[in-house]
Amino acid sequence: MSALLRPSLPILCLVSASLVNLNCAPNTIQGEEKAVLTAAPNVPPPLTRDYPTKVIVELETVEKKGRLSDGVEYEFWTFGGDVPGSFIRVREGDLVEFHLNNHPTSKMPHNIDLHAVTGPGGGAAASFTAPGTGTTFSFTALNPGLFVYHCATAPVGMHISNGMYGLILVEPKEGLPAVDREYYVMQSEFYTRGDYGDPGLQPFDMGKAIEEDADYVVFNGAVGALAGEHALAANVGETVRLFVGNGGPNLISSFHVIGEIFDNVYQEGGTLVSQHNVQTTLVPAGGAAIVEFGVDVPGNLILVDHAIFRAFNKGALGSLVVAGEENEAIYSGLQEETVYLPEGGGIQNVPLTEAPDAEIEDPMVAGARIFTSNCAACHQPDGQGLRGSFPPLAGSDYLLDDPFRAVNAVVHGLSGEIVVNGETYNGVMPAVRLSDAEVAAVVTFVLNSWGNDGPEISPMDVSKARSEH
Ligand code: HEC
Ligand SMILES: [Cu+2]
Repeated sequence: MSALLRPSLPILCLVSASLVNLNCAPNTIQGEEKAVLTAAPNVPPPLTRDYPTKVIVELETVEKKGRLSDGVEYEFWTFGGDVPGSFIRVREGDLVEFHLNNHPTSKMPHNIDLHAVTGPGGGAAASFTAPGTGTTFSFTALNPGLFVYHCATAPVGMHISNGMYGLILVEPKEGLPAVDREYYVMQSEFYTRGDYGDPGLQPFDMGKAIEEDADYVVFNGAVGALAGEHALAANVGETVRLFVGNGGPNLISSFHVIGEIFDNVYQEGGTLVSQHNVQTTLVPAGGAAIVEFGVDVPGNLILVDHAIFRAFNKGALGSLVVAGEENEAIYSGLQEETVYLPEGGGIQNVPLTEAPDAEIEDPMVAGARIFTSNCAACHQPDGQGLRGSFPPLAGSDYLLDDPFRAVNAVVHGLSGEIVVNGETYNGVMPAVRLSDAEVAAVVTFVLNSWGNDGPEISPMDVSKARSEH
C-alpha cells in the first residue's frame, strides 16, 4: 500500500492529540476482545465499534477424517476443524494477536499465511507450529478488504489441497453497508487417488494436483455442502451479501448464481464496488470477491463455477433457497425442481504415466537434483530435518542401520512411530512418485551425503522393493 493510504498510526495520533482531539480517538487502540469465529456458511456479526481494538484470535489446526461426497471420505487438514477454515472478522486498524495451536493428534506441523498481514510470509514466518504446541504473532490490520488465509508449510500445495484455507474480513473503518443476510462461501478443489465418486477413504494424489487435474471442485469443502438442508436461505425482498473465497490450490472460479444478477461486486475482495449488474465474477486462486444482490422472487438460486463441467460433474453446485410471495411481474412460469441437479462422475480417466527414467547420469549428481526438488522442503537442504516434525537424514541411525528403509520410505511412504537418533517421530511421509532410476539415485545421494557412508542402490533394488510390498 502507498503511504497515502496508510491509516494514521497511534504514534501520529498522540502527536496530534493535543491539537485535534476528535481526530485522534478513532485511531487509538482501545481495550481488547476475543474474535468470534464461525464455520461456513456462517459469518461473524458485523462490527459496531468505531475505534480499533486489540483482537485476540485463537485458531487450532486439526487433522480429521470427514465426508467429501456421499460414500467418499477424505483426511482433511483444517483450521478450526472445518473446511474452509473459521471465518475471522476484524476492523481496519485493529491490532490482531494471533494464537495458532496445532492439535496434539496432528501428524503434521502447520503454520498460517494471512493475506491481510503486512509482514514476512503473512505470518507464516512466525507461526510454524509442531503438533501439540502453539505459536503467537501480532499484526496491525492496515488494509481493509476480504482476504484468504492458508497454511504455508512444506509441501505447501499439499497442505492447501487438504483443506487448509479460509477467509479473514478486515472491515473498513466506516463498516460495510447493512444487508439482511451474509454468507461465507469458499471454493476449492480436491485431488484423489480414485476418480470422482469412487467410494471409500480417498488419499491425496500429488500427481493429479501437479497436473491440475481435479477430481472434485466444491463449495465449502464437500459435494453438497450447500444443498438440501444445508442450502443457504433468504426471503423475498431481502438483500444478500456473499463473501466468496477461492482456496484453489489451482483453479480460478467463474463464480455465478443461476437466476440472479449481482447488483454490486467488490472485485477481488477490495473495498470498492468495482461493478454493478454482473453475471459472473472471477475469483482467483488465493483470492476473494464480495457480491451483493437483492432477491425478488421465490425459488432456488444455484451457485456454480460456470466452468460448467466443474458444477455438474465435479461438485461445484450450491443452493440459495428464497422463500416468499411470487411476483409475476418479475418472473412467471414453471419452477422446475429437476433442473440443475448434479450429474455425477463420468469424467475421463487419464491414466497416470510413470515419469520417464532419467538419462544415465552420475547417480550422485542426479540424486542431488532429485533431492532438492522432492525431499528438501521437509528434510531440509542440509539433510538435518526439522526437530519434532521431519527426521534428519544426515547421520540418521534409523537409515544407516538398514539402507533399504530409505528405498521403502520413498516408494511406499512411511507412517507410524519411528525413532531416529533417540528422538521419536510419528509423522506421515507421502510416497514420492519417481521412477526406479530416480529413487535409486536419490537414495544413493542420501546414503552418501552429509557424512553418511552407505551403499549404492541400483534401479533393480528399487524394483524389487516395489514388488515386495
Ligand atoms: C512431506 C514431507 C516429506 C517429504 C517430501 C519427504 N519426507 Fe521423508 N519423512 C518425512 C516424515 C514426516 C518422516 C517420518 C515418518 C514417520 O514418523 O513415520 C520421514 C522419514 C524419512 C526417512 C526415515 C527416517 C530417517 O530420518 O532416516 C527417510 C530415509 C526419508 N524420509 C527419506 C526421504 C527422501 C529420500 C525423500 C525424497 C525423495 C523424502 N524423504 C521426502 C517427511 C517427508
Ligand atoms: Cu498445514
